[in-house]
Order: sequence, then C-alpha cells, then structure tokens
Amino acid sequence: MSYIFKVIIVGDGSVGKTALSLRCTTKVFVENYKVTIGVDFRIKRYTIEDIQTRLFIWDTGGQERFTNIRSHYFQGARGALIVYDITNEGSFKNVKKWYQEVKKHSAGIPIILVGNKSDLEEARIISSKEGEKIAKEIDCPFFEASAKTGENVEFIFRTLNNMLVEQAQKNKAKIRESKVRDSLMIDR
Ligand code: G3D
Ligand code: MG
Repeated sequence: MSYIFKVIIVGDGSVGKTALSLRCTTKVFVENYKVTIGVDFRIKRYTIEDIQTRLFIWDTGGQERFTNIRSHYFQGARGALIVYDITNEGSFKNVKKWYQEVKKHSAGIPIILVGNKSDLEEARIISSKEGEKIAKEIDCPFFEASAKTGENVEFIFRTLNNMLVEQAQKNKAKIRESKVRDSLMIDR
C-alpha cells in the first residue's frame, strides 16, 4: 500500500516555513517549479509497517509576504502545518487567519500548529501556554520546534504523516462500506 499526500505549510513570512521543510527533507525537487507556478515542493518518505507514504511538502515561494497565497497552493492539500514564530507576536495573531484560509480551501484536513524558533528562548514573546490555548481553540495538536537545532521537526512531520494515514484508511473504509451498501441496494 502506498500513498502520496500533498502537505502545505502556512504562516506569515519569515516564521521559518522554508527552513522547516528543508530541515525535514533531503531532496529538492524540480528546481524550476517556482519560476512557473510560484511554488516548489520537497519530498519526505515514510514507511509504517507495509504502508509507504510520500509527503509532497509544498513551499509558498515567499508569496505570503506580498499578497494572499494563490488558491492552487491549497488545492488538493491533505494536511497542513500552521506555523508562527515564538518571538513574533504578529505571526501568532495571524494563526487564526491562516486557519480560516486552510479551512476555506481544504475543510477537515489534519492540521498541526507549530511554534517555531524555540531555540530563541531569550527573545520569546509567545508563551507555550498561549500556543496551547489557541491550538485548543482550533482543535489541533501543538508543538514548539526549531528548524535551526532540529528540535521536534522530525517528530512533527512524522505525527502529521500518521494523522494522514489514519484519515486515508478511514476514508477507504467509508468507501468500502458505501460500495457494500450500493451492491445490497442493487441486489434488492
Ligand atoms: P519563511 O519561509 O516562513 O518565510 P524562512 O521563513 O524559512 O525563510 O526563515 C526566515 C528566517 O528565520 C531565516 O533567517 C531563517 O534562517 C530563520 N529561521 C527559520 N527557522 C528558524 C529557527 O528555528 N530558529 C532561528 N533562530 N531562526 C530560524 P534569515 O536571516 O535568513 O532571514
Ligand atoms: Mg519561505
């Protein structure tokens, strides 16, 4: 069994989205992609028992700094990280805006909230408690991380991968159920 999941990383400019995706992956894929459609993605592979997954982790190419991210960035996304910077209050205040944006385009997908730059403890403005509180409000797991030291990065992507596999398995079971139901209706 193998899956490909499109994953998006959203949040204000400079919170460390590109740094997180680079930290988690080894391969840079299709270099000129950015030039043509304004995004770029990297691939991360996981194997859990007999299930192989590839996360296509899309980068925004910096569009969020200038304007809204174009909707094709969100299209077909199966999972999302919403990232803020623990030393930047504005980026934290925008978490809900990013959440709404993800929900608008891809309702119901697994999301993890990430407070990045945990290595900058002396410059911290947003406490872990505040992060936990907003995560509760938007009903998703929350972790602090550092793309710089690598703290929690692998764990976060692995957790998202597990959530995606679980969701896909559930959807498959639903499809199977409805097929059985359909065949019973036809038989009748
Ligand atoms: P973005 O893709 O969200 O816009 P980037 O953000 O990944 O480009 O990162 C923006 C800046 O923050 C970069 O610094 C990057 O090195 C830094 N950064 C990203 N993650 C971390 C982190 O975990 N800790 C620290 N200390 N810095 C981080 P520059 O100076 O290149 O702009
Ligand atoms: Mg970037």
